[in-house]
Amino acid sequence: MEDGAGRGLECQKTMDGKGSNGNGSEKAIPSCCLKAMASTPEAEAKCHSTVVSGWFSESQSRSEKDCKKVYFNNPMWPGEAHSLKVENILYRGKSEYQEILVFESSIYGKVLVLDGIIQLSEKDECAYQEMIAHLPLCSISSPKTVLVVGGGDGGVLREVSRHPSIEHIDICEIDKMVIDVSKKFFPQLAVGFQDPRVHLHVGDATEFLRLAPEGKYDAVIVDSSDPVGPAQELVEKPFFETIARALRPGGVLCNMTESMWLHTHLIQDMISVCRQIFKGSVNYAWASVPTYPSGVIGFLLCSTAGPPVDFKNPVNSIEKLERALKHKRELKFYNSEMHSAAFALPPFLRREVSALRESSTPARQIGEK
Ligand code: SPD
Repeated sequence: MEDGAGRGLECQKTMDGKGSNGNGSEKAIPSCCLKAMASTPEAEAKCHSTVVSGWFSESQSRSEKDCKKVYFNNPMWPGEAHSLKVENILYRGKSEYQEILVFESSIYGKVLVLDGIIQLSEKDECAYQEMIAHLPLCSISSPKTVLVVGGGDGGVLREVSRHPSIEHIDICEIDKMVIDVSKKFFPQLAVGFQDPRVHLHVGDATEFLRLAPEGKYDAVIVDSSDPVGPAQELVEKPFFETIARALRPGGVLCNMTESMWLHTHLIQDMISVCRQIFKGSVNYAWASVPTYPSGVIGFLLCSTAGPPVDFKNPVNSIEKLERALKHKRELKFYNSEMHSAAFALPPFLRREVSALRESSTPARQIGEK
């Protein structure tokens, strides 16, 4: 321990390139630091603004106001930076909506980044896609009609299509370039688009839902990016109202709901809004996804009034769906135990999110209205 701490202090350096040992006296800069200093952020920014000294860092975005390069923190997770070592940048482009980056990381395989924020890595995408798809679909009997909002990489489609009862899958993704990039660099996710039950709609999901026939869907899955940029509207009340309208009675919504460590206010707001709209039940679940900020991601699971849905005890268990298990890609993260465990909430979250606290009395199901 002491060794490590000592090395850390040795590595402190001043802006003029001289080292300081912490008590003001100058000393030689260790070679590891010299190597890192050899490339300036500005030089590396020519390669990509989020990659500095060979590391992608999610906190860094670049603005070029008045020709000055300014690095600033992402507003979704101020004061922290999650970094991955970059082996190779494979693609960078700019669509009508966002900046798209694909790089090969040294530990997590290929990584897809939109507007400087990690969307998935090959190593841990299974946790997110399997949970966001099977938490809702295993909670209702024989789902037939499903809508995926966002999800342009195709990973959620891949998981939805494991369900043999499903007859029709709509996907509404705003950014065609995300689909094209995924088909090129992430074929193991984009394979989801090949299922003949899938119907792709490139466009604005709020508009798509507004025009959707009432009660059309058994399940809606919102696989959005974070609510900064094109996904801002997807955490607001009118959006949830259109989803509830498009669901049949007793239909279910599963919505990506950020990190319990970082976004308790957002979680609180989303739960409060959803409790006004979804008259069945509203529940919070979570899973570990190491490449997302703070290493976890949450899911809001809601049902409309109608046949009750017991989210914690899946009625349509995956273990009974032979086709889901015999799929050419084995499940890596999801099973019925993981499903039920995902609804166990730590006391701090219940204390901070009053909507969860209110519902934690034994007389009511956790999170249920
Ligand atoms: N903070 C990142 C949240 C990303 C959620 N969407 C991921 C898309 C994977 N299909």
